[in-house]
Amino acid sequence: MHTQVVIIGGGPAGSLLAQLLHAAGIESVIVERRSTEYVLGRIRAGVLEDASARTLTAAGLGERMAAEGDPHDGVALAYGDQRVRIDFAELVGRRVMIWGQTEVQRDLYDALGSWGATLLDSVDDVAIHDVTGDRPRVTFTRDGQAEEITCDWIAGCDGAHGVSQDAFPTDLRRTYERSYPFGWLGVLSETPPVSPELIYASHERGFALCSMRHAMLSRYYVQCDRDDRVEDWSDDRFWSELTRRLPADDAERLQTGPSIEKSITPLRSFVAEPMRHGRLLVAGDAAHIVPPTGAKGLNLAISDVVLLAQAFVDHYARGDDDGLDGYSDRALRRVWKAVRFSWWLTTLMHRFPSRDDFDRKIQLAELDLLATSAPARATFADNYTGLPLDLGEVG
Ligand code: FAS
Ligand code: PHB
Repeated sequence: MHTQVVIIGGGPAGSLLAQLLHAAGIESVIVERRSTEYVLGRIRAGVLEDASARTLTAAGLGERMAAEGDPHDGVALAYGDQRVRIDFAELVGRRVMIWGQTEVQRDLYDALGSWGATLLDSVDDVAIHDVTGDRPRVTFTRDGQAEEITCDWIAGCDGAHGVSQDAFPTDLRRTYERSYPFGWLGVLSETPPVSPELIYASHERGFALCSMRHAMLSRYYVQCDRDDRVEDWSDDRFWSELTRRLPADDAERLQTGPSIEKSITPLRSFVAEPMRHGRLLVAGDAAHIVPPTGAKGLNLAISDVVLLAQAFVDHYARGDDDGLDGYSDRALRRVWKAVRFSWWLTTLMHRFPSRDDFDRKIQLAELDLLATSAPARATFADNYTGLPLDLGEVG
């Protein structure tokens, strides 16, 4: 088989790239390790930046989001019984969209199915070959059969545990990493959200986050030890801990119920540079990981793909390779700003086991600065709603 672009990974990055390339008349094939059912069952991010929501709408994926998504004009930062509202609309004139990654993935797979995308799922042994030549190849096995696809380009969209990074020579690849000494225990419950907007809570006992998917589906997180296992956390223990970390009036209002999903996510910051090697270009978690505190992971995947899709369109439509040649530097400039914001908010809101009373006073002073300084809140709002990206039209 031959195609123009082989996309490794059918998550948000890979499936959005296939959608944007198709809109521009560029052929692609997605090879995905997991089954389609597994991919559609993942529960991950919940917040779309302004630009991400506009990208999905421009790509024809906005109908359900417009009807069922929930636009938010702000978030609250809580510490003790204090709350600081960051008013996005007033401060930067942008908002965010509450629309779960699970729904984004469903919309993407429905779109791919509508035009007959070639999505090869449940593949094994994916391997990348000849990326420094002009005819790279991807090999894999499917239903026990060895297969090969030759192509012009390979897009590595295979997430944090994929194979794309293995194709970068060790003398070319530079990695940057920060692991955090805690994780997030996340719970989904069929209960009304405690607040109409998200609450990020900083407490001596640890961080907590109140989010939602819709009016009868809440998403909550508490900071837990890095080595905790889901079985260490009964529903009762979770609700008790969440209640203790929220301001009294929110704790009073909290409606608890049985968890319908419970999982622990380790937190780390990771960036691998560059994001291109020959005819292999990587996007999304395949190139960078951020702690979910800043709600950036999914949004960075989308912004990488917008840049990469435009670069492929310029290449095929006009023979202009400036986008491909500049992709890595341009994507990384935005990635590092999101990595910084995610690191900063994680450092501000979490309890670090090794930190002392001085550190806690610094956290409280920073929260008080946000409470008393509109420019400080504006900088928060600018980063949280997504630093502007020239979307342009792909195609
Ligand atoms: P993904 O990991 O989503 O997709 C990569 C795809 O490649 C997967 O389908 C995988 O099966 C496939 N793949 C892997 N190896 C392969 C191989 N060798 N061959 C073929 N296919 C292969 N972000 C937020 O903003 N907020 C959150 O709350 C949040 N929570 C998260 C919780 C968890 C448990 C995880 C893991 C991530 C979370 N994220 C969150 C980040 C997440 O949303 C990612 O940023 C987003 O999924 C990135 O999308 P992709 O780059 O497409 O990577
Ligand atoms: C979520 O709703 O899952 C969510 C929201 C905001 C975050 C992380 C996760 O920062």
